[in-house]
Amino acid sequence: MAIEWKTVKEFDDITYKKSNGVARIAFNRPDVRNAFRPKTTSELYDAMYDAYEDASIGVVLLSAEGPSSKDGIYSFCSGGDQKARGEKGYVGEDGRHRLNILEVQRLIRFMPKVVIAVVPGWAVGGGHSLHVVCDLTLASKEHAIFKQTDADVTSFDGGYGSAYLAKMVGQKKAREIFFLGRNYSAQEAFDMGMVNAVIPHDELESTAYDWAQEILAKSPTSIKMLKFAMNLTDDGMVGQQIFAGEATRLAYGTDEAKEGRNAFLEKRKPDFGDIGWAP
Ligand code: S0N
Repeated sequence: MAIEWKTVKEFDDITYKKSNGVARIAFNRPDVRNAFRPKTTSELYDAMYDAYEDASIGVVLLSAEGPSSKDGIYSFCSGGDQKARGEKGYVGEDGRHRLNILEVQRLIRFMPKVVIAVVPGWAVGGGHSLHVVCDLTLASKEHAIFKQTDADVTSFDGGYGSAYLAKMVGQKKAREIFFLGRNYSAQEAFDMGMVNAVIPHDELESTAYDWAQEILAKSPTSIKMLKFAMNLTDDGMVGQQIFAGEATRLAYGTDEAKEGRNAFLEKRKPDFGDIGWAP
C-alpha cells in the first residue's frame, strides 16, 4: 500500500513530510550528491525540531531525494558542501562561518524519538557521520555506498562520526574507514555492525516505514528511556542530564511529588509518611 505522505512545510534544500506517526526529512540536492551547506543544515534543524516537538510523531526517517538528474546516481548525503567552504570553513548566506550540522547531530541524538537513517546511495563524509549518529540505519542493497573522505578534504568529524563509530564497528575497523577512505557496500556495512538491514532498493522506503510502525506500537516511555539509557555512557554528563530529566518527569507523576508540591504551596511540612522506603 502506498504511503500517504503530507508535506509539512516547503524548504529549498530538504523535503519534509509526515504520515501516520512518522516524519520523513529528506536531503534534496541530488545533483551535488545531497551535500549540505549551512542553509541545508538550518532547514534540517528546523524540520527535526518540528518533529521533536510534535507529540504525534514517534519516528523520524532521515532520507534523501534523488537520483541525480545529471547522471541517475543515488545519494544519501555527501557531507559538507565543499563549494560553500570559505577560507575559514562553511559559510552561510549571512557570510558567517558555521558548523551547524553538529547541532543537527545533537538533536538526533537527544530527541526522545527514534531516528532512522534511510540510505539510498552514497553516505560520505558528514553524510556518513549522520547515519552513524542515527538510532538505526537501513541501506539500499543495490546503491548504498559508505565512505569516509574527511581526511581527504581536511574537514573531519572528531565527535560522533569517528569516536562513536569506533564503538559501533570496533577501533581497528573505524580507523580503517577513516584512514583509508575506501568504499563499503551495504552488505559490508551490515557485516561491520553499522547497518541494521540491507534492503532491495525499491522496498527501502516502505521497509523503513514498516519498521517505524513496529516501533510506534511500543510504549513511548520505554523507547525514549531505552534510547537515553543506551546513549548515557557515551554522552557523559549531558547523557546523564537527559536521562535524569526523564526520570524527574516520571517522578512528577507520583503521589510523593504531588505531596512535595502541595506542602510547599500550603506552607506546611511535607508528609511522606504513606510513601515508605520500599526497596
Ligand atoms: C560522494 C562522492 C564519493 C560521489 O562520487 P561520484 O558519484 O563520482 O560523483 P561526483 O562526480 O564526485 O559528484 C557529482 C557532483 O556532485 C558534486 N559534489 C559531490 N559531493 C560534493 C560535496 N561534498 N560538496 C560539493 N559538491 C559535491 C560534485 O562536485 C559533482 O558536481 P559537478 O558535476 O558540478 O562537478 C564524491 O562526490 C565525493 O567524494 N564527494 C565529496 C565528499 C566529501 O569530501 N565531503 C566532505 C567531507 N567532510 C565533511 O562532510 C565534514 C562536514 C562537516 O561539516 C563537519 C565538520 C566538523 C565536524 C563534523 C562534521 C560532520 O558533519 O562530519
